Order: sequence, then C-alpha cells, then structure tokens
Amino acid sequence: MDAVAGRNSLVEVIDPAPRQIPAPDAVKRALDVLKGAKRPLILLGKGAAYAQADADIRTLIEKSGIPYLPMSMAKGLLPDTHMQSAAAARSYVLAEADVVVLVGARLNWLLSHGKGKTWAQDKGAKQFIQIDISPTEIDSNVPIAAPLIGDIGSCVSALLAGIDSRWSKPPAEWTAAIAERKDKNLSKMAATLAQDVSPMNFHGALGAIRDVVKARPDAIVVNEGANTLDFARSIVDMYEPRKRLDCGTWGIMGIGMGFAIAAAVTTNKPVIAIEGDSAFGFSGMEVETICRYQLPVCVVIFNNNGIYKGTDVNPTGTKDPAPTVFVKNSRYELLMEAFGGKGVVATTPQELTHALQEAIATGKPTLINAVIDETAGTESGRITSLNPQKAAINK
Ligand SMILES: Cc1ncc(C[n+]2csc(CCOP(=O)(O)OP(=O)(O)O)c2C)c(N)n1
Ligand SMILES: [Mg+2]
Repeated sequence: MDAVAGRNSLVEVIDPAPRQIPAPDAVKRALDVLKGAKRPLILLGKGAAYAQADADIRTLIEKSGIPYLPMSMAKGLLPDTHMQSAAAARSYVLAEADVVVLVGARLNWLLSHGKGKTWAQDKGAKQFIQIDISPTEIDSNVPIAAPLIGDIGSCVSALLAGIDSRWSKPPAEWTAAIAERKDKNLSKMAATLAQDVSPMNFHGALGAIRDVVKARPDAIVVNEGANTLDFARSIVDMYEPRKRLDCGTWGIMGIGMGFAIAAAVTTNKPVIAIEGDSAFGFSGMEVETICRYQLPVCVVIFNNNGIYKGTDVNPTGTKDPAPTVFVKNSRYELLMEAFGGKGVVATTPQELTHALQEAIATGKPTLINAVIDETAGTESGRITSLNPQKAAINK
C-alpha cells in the first residue's frame, strides 16, 4: 500500500476517552451517604490510576480528611508515605469502616468480595459508594448504597463540589485509632526490614529495594510471583502514579518481562522487575530482547529454589522432586550474561542495594540473582484452609 494513502485512511480519534458526567441525583445520594459516615474509608483501585485524575483524587482525599487504601496498582497515586494512607492498618480499616468509597476498585476476590471476616460482616453491613465507569460493576457481590456512574475525573470533581466549607472531617476517634495502629505496625515492620541475614529473607531483600526506589521515585516497578508479589506490594513504597505494574486481578504469571520491556521502551526510565523465580521462568527468555535493545531493565530474581518454598517434599513418595521445587541454587545471572548483559549474585541486602544502584546508574540490562532463604516463604494468599485435605480435616 502507498504510505500516504495508508496514512490518509486512518481515522483521527477526536475523543478517545469521552467524559461521562455522573447524574446529579447520584452525586447527591453519594454525598448524603458519605456525610452520615462515622468511620469513612476511600479505596483507590487501578481504575483511579488509569483515569489520570490525580490532582482531583488527591484533593478529594485531603479536603475530605478521609483515610484511604490504595490497591496495588493505585499505589503512588498519592505517595505511600502520605499521612492519610491507612495501608499499614489495612485489616483494621476494612473491618471497622462504616462507609467505603470505591474509586475505580471492584469488590472482587482481592477485596474478599466485600464480605466475610475481612469486612467484619458479622458486625453489620457496610455502606458502599462505588465510582465506576461501568454500571454493570454495581451490586456485584454486595449491594451498593450509592452507585456513581461516570468517568472517575468527572465523578470525583462532582463530589468535590459538595465538599465545601460546611464539610466536617471524619471524627478524631477514627483517625486517631488508625494512626495508633499504623505507628505500631510500621515500627514492627521497620525492625523486620532491617534484618541483615544471609541468605536473605523476603523482608531483608525488599527493604533494600524499597530504599533504592525511594531514591528513584521515577523508576518503574514491575512485580510478579507469590511471596515475592505479596511482600513487595506492601513493603516497596511508591511515590508517583502509574509506576507500579503487576500481575493484576487475575495474578497471571509471565507478564513481568513483557511489562518491563514495554515500560522501558515507552518511558526510557529505569525499570526494576521484582520477580519470583517461578514467575520469571514463564517469560524469562525475554532477557534476550532486553539485551538486543539495550533496555534499562534490572531484573531482580527472588531465588528461593521454587514456588512458595524450596523445601517441599513430594507427597507421593517417588523420587521426583515436589512440583513446587526447582533446581537448587540455579545461576539465573548467567542467563543475562549469555546475551551480553550484566549478571550479579546478591546474598546480602548490601550486595543487592549496590547491584541495583549500579544497574540504575548505568542503564545496562542487568539480572540480579537475589538468593533468598528457601524456608522463608509461605503458601500464597493464606489459602491453606481451602486445600481439600485440610478442609476435610476441619469439617
Ligand atoms: C499463568 C499462571 N500459571 C500458574 C499460576 C499459579 N501460580 C501462582 S504464583 C506462582 C509462582 C510462585 O512462585 P514464585 O514466583 O517463585 O514466587 P515465591 O517463591 O516468591 O512465592 C504460580 C505458578 C499463575 N498464577 N499464573
Ligand atoms: Mg520462588
């Protein structure tokens, strides 16, 4: 095809993400529910990050004084160190809140479907205000007291218009109780993160990465795995919107290298891919692509000799290894060297910090084989109780 004819055949998209203005009665209903709250909570989902209404979302949180929780890809919409973040008191606020504003977040399995123990359902129902672009998301799993349908930018600015000088901030008992729990949990966590053991545990290694990200808040963090995902999500603070990419709602392993490459190509920013060793294996050969295009990607492999733990025993009694166990002490760093990138073994937090800092400074494709104690992990998601054997015993 002739290139000019080709170009001329393209449609110029005038309004790719059209505003969808919420109905005024829906805005009023949402504000009325919110005004009746004694223990309100705002929950930011990745929809809130996609909407790119960062300033309005921040203003909503700060003007209303309501504590908030970010879902994993909404981290950094406000810096994770923000005073009003309740992330370090997550289980407390989910159980105790009486009105929850969902901003581009869905009550799916990541939020225990809005019911059960997580939400202290036995203490009575909570009221939900749900902002979403899609009306079909409303009332899935639990009834929504105040649905607010529209694009997030328009919905949030409509709410903001109602949060005026007569607005009263949430009761001090609520915010003080959260602050108290946050302080306690954060100081406990600080001690755990400072652990300097070798081989490293997840906390020691993630404590090192967390400090490097703090110094380079523009870096993009990619994350997949089981323990490697669960721990990194809560330990590595994010400071800027849309800098964290992970396996998302369905927890699909294998996205990491593709995400890292795409992020590096489109932003030219340093990319830190925090990868479980199993997770990495799903698309590990992309290190060749990273080297071919000389992308500023540093892959950090949390090498715990397998999935969850490297110490599992094959339950069938044959001499085959357990299905969750990998070849011990694998030399992942050599994979990167095979294509001309830099490979490093890190057995201490200091070695990890140093290698990561150097990777970011040079922008060279790097793979750090971070050696993690194979006994340090647990079965992911704390779903052991759902195992058929355990469930049968518990009956
Ligand atoms: C495509 C796909 N296949 C399988 C799974 C099941 N799965 C969940 S986590 C995981 C790997 C966990 O091991 P690893 O990445 O080494 O994490 P860690 O050892 O840190 O727990 C697997 C295979 C999945 N989520 N997606
Ligand atoms: Mg592993």
